Amino acid sequence: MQPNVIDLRSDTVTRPTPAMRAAMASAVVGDDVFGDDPTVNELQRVAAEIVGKEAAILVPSGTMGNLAALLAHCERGVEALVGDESHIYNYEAGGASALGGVVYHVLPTTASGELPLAQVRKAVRPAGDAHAARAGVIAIENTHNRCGGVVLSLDYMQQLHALAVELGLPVHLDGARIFNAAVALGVPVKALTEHVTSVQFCLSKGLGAPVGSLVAGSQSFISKVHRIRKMLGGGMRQAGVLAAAGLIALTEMPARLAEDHANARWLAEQLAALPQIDIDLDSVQTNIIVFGVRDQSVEHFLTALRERGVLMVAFKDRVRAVTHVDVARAACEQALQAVVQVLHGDHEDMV
Ligand code: TLP
Repeated sequence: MQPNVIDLRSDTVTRPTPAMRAAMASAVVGDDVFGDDPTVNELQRVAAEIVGKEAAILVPSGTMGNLAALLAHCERGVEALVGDESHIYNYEAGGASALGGVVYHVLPTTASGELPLAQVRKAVRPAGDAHAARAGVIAIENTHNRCGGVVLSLDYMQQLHALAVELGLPVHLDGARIFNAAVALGVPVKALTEHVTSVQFCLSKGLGAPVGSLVAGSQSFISKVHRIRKMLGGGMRQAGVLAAAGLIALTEMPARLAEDHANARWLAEQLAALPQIDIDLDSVQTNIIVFGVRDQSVEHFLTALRERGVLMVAFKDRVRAVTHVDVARAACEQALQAVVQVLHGDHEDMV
């Protein structure tokens, strides 16, 4: 890829910072399958503390984290209540169903990323009915990717928590971008994760680490996840090399996420001023911008943008742009200029 490309496809494209690379080079490591890697152990300790849970475990990806958590919550034939717009349901290859016999019970997702409480209540079938699959977990997502990076409110998290307690069900949070949610709400991450039983969050998105996610929960839950991680092939050996970058991601990077949110807001407002762009500014709450393009196909728009060195992705027949640590305000300004040129048809001159 050209070095000066402005890559807004996802915050997964971030490269490790110089501090991360230095920490990786000098990381003290051991064999993590034996539990011997001090840097992994430290990362897991710090992660559990930040999210206010007894224990945490490093896994290679957010997808594996969600999968291991669902398998730990649900036996075969047991239902996971998931949103129709959730990442788990749309982008994780049906893993919990394919590999663990978990039944996805799909509920509608509101534009604000919520599973309506009345629908959750209705989805739980009467205990003792031999015809019905039993519910095993309620899965939510914060921030909500397919809803455009929107943040679930504290109020909603509290209400869902109360309902889950009443129904006797655990709540799993796909918190791939939970730090973005906490920054947007101006609360510590713990204030959100205290309302869920388990959480998966990613180091490799806005926090900028190259690889890794953590699953956190009670000690006994994490022991189950540990065994399932091994079964899934996710036990890594000298993973301290990755954990060293992860520790910097966890401790130093959350503070700068507000900058990504401000850049996304700025770019979204500029886009909203263009008559060819269809955007709901209320949905731009964190680092994700989703918009429609009038008068030309998304495919044509993205190809023309790419010719100008700006990358975005197609997203539900719209376009998604995600801000992150490797895209400063100046790069957002250049991206906007490229969009304006493409909308005016100037791209024909480009080679
Ligand atoms: N999301 C990716 C793509 O898979 C869509 C992206 O570019 O946004 N939960 C949520 C909410 C996510 O957004 C993602 C990745 C994951 C889980 C999976 O994480 P990884 O990629 O580490 O498996």
